[in-house]
Amino acid sequence: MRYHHFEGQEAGQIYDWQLIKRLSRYLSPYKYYFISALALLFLGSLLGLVGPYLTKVAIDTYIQQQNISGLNFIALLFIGVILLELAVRYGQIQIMQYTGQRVMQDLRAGLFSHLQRMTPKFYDKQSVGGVMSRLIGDIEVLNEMVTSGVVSMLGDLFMLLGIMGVLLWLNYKLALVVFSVLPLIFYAAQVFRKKVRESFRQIRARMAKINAFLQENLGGMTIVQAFCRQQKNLEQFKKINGDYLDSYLKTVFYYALFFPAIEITTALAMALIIWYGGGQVLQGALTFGVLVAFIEYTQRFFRPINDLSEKYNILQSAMAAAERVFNLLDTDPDISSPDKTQELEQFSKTIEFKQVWFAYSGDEHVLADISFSISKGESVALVGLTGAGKTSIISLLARFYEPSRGQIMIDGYDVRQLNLKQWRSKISLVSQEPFLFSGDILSNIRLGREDISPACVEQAAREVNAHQFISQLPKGYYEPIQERGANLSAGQRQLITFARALVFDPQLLILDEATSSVDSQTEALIQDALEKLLRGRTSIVIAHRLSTIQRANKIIVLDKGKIVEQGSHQELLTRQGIYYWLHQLQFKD
Ligand code: DCP
Ligand code: MG
Repeated sequence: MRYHHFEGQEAGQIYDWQLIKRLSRYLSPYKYYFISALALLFLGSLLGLVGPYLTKVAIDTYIQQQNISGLNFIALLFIGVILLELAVRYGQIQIMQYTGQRVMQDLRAGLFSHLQRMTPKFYDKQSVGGVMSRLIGDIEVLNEMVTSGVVSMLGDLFMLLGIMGVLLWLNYKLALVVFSVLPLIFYAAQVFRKKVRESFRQIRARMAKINAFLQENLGGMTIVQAFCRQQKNLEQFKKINGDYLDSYLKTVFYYALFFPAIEITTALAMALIIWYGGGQVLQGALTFGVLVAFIEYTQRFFRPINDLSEKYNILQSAMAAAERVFNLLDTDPDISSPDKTQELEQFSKTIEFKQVWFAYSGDEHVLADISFSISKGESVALVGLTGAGKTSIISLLARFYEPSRGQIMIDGYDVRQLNLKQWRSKISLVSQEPFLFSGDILSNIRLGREDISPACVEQAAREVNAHQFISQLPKGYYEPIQERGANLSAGQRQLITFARALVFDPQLLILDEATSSVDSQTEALIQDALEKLLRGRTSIVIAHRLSTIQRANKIIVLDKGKIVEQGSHQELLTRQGIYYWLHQLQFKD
């Protein structure tokens, strides 16, 4: 993706800050929750500061004065403060979790809706696994940050400042002695920060790779097994799995180094307190209570630092995740409705391709100078060898891609001017690879349009000869369909997609005939279904079985992205060109 733009950027913090600012925009609907959680967080930290001070008071005042009732009071107060702190932290965690979860829900929904706007061009380049790992994995990491990481970092920071203040107030000399070890810590933290950030970025990128690999190979397991590719695949997987392990171990290495370093620094600070502070106590310059309080505060002082670096882990991976999520959100769909759209209620006259050129990438044109027209009610067939550019033509017409040159006119308007949603709703597309969703047959035919009644669905299924096999299924139209329709045959899947196209009663039917071969009985059913589907409808049909299209008003023959012949079945036969040759091939017996 594009995050290499930011790699090696000096202003890492500024960049993080921008990410945080952008993330916090998602907080705004829940700002009152968030603010109260923050308030509770600070209150909790504040309460955490009270304990050691009470110890000091207990030692210096009540134990010195042998005041038992005072001591009892302090002990009760101590317990009270701890209980209050518990209650406050409970509330804070509850509210923070709630807020975080809501934000993540919004972000996930935003991302999904964005993904639904992305064009096929985007999915040509992106692996599904990679996108999935963003939707699930990255957002989960962000979730961790919102709920625990960043927020407790604020608490930790507050705690640090609070302790520093209290120490200075108790005894500034001893406080400065303790602070003398801080540069060491800051240096260690700085190095740690940089290293860990790098390796976290790597970890996430490699995890996405694993996801993409799994997605593809689990999906294609049948092929993998049929071609005995297991061993080869396993080796490939071991490689990327190993890469992932390597980058993970790298972070572990830095952690293993950093935490002991903090421990040692804490011990050093303790030694300094006991040595210097103890001397002061002996000289009578310091009370014993203050010394104890110092020791306790210092322990609490380094605990947040420890904590901070641990949270830093989360923050780091969250920043890497945020980077990737926002990069995705910032990738604009390359095709969308123009701001001012031309409304087209009814397709009523013609579709016209005017000298259309098209390349999927760069300037490798798969379509060159394509011009033809279709009038309303006509049926046009596209014929040509595999790879000739047939599917590409209809992808342009449905505006999945944009031509690189030329125009596609609908009733005299450039298709780019039209309201995209409105235009697509006029089209029913039967694609070359029948795609079924998990769910039942009914929902696969009407695709969530509840206004289409089951009776209508059944009628459409009867029309295209799908009713017969559907009614023989144990649950009929409510028979569950597995992912991608795995529990149906190729021919059955195709018939269902026909019924789907028909039930929407489209103004334009686009049919990319599946190349999968089916038995001759199903073949006959499909042929018959096709004829009914096309009758009296404006349609573009890509046919591999030439028998399908003999009745088409116009047949367009494509070769290597160019139109080489155009005309009716009879005209083309008499020309004795490519069509004639294709025809001879198919009907030679
Ligand atoms: N192509 C591409 N990227 C895509 C789809 C296709 O680069 N996402 C290339 C492959 C072919 C050319 O474009 O060289 C034309 O592809 P079509 O899918 O348009 O070809 P057909 O539909 O004519 O072939 P088939 O009969 O096999 O479906
Ligand atoms: Mg095709």
